[in-house]
Amino acid sequence: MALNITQKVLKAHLVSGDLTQGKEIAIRIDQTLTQDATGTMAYLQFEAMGILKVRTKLSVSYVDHNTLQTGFENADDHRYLQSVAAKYGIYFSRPGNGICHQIHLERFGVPGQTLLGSDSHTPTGGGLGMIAIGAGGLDVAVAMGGGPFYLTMPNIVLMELKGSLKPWVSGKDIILELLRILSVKGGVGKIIEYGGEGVKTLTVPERATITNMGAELGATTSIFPSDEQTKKFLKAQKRIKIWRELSADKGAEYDEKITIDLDRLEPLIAKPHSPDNVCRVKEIEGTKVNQVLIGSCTNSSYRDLMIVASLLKGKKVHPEVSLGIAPGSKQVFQMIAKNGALANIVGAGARVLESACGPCIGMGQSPCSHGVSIRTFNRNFEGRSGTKDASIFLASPEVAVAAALKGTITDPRKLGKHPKIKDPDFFLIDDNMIIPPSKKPEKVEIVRGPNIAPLPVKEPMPDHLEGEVLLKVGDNITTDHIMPAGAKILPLRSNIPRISEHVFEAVDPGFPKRAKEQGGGFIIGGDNYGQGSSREHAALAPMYLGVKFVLSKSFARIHRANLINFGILPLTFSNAADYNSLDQGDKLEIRDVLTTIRESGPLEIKNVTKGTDFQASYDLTIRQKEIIMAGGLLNYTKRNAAS
Ligand code: MIC
Ligand code: SF4
Repeated sequence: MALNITQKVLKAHLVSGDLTQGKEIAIRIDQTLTQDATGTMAYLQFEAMGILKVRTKLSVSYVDHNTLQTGFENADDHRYLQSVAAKYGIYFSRPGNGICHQIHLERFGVPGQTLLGSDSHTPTGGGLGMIAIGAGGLDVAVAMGGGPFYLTMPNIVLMELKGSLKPWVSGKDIILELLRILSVKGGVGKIIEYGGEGVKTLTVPERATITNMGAELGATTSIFPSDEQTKKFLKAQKRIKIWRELSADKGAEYDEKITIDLDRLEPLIAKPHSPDNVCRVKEIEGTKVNQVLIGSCTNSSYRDLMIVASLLKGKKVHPEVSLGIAPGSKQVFQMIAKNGALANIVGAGARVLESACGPCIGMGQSPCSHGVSIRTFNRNFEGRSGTKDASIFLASPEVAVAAALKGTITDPRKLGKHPKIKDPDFFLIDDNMIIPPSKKPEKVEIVRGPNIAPLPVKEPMPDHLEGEVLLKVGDNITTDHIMPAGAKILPLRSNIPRISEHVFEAVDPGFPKRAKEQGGGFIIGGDNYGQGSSREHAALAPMYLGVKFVLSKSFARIHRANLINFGILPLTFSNAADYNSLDQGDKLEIRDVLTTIRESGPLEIKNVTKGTDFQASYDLTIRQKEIIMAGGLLNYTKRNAAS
């Protein structure tokens, strides 16, 4: 049978299931990655499993999120992560080495392998022909322990790229166009496989910009073929040995097909406050800009920064714009320093930042009040920048530089001739910031600072649930709404009691207090509840506050899995119209929860306040039911290990 690329990789890694769309499959994971903000929890969970060494082909622990050290917390966490990595056979990428996804692409990714990462932008690896999936830290911990990763077999969409991009149009515009067409929920339950003639014209870093932001579509992952471009990139990274060709068989079938004509694309931009709120740059030209930021795991490759440097050469940043630049990796940083491009950036008046996530996750560089900020990043959710009333726009490096020079949103085509940047024949290789695991792991002591609080435990699911609706929210609620990040809250990631005081902070600051006073309760959501990041804290902290179920119209994939992992029931309305009848403060009751779930019947929910009844569905696999009933994946894993 003719197979597409996705089927080939999944088939080679299949542990259970048969690739039937909508059915649960389990796959073997070759590589894992974690970053510090999700990593501390993942490693605490890994430690709790009592395994001596990771059982993957490769596991890497990156430090890139919590690098603004305004107190002891982050530095303590880094030290903990470094010691865990040394002890358990994990490579450690030191703070300053760059953003996990960029480095993983450069130094570790392998075509045809699987990668599971505790970060939603892990699909960046799809640019190299990997099946790279973002997940909660606990799923990654299980994979490090050699366990398979479970997912519902997605639909496979062929994204056919025709023609080639015009000057000033780049990979970012391709993914923005897709977001415009499909929206932030258009990719839920789908894997996007790229094909067609246009693919050949895109380099690996350009492909990685596209697969990276496939996360914003809600897609499980995105994948490109492994071809001559991949070979060239790996050769330039001195990793040619791991190259292998990967392409779809002639006649391979797909569940859906979308065609994009690259020749017809123009520079695009996503307006506040959603990555799918996309229009052509020329439609909003003239908007005054206060800040421009270039970096993040989406657009901070050598190609991106060289374009920026060439456009800034001999010019000055507009006096009313603050331009910040964070190279994606030490490799990129060192190369532009060495070839002089950095001098053009600095000379033009840019503020050069550390090679890390930085402003993308609100770690510094929050814009001014009512500020307009153009960023090459992937998310512009309200408040994520650290300034609630700021307007964040997402665009390519070309569009960002045009704004930095002109002081207003400007179609970059007005800048004249596009500086064609070629990727180098060889990148500068110096892995001194990557520390291999210890050769004497038994001698390594794990260092734990006071920021690391013990993991909260949850009791098994009771048979009778009652409580009140603690909060009712609308559609597309992000994990940034549920569990905000930023410079103040992110350092509390290893301390669930403390971080839980910030749950829903920007939506309803009274939430944590109310939840505690009520001894827990329920959350009502709209469509695509929990879109965005993979942070399991958006499930763990509500669990700690006693949230028993989230009832919504639909869920984003990773967040739904995280809720299950922490024993919170993800329920959907059997009849979406029942959403309208519920209000915050309504008292709800469900009886016989366990028996009903075991028998797969619909759950009858009684609205005690309104005197009405309605039904909720849950669509859980047998394994997921057991996890929920056990009170979460950790309890379930421990119980299974004991028996
Ligand atoms: C993000 O971009 O939102 C993050 C911060 O990288 C998250 C992970 C986290 O919250 O730690 C993600 O995308 O998964
Ligand atoms: Fe870091 Fe931003 Fe990428 Fe998340 S999206 S990994 S915060 S650079």
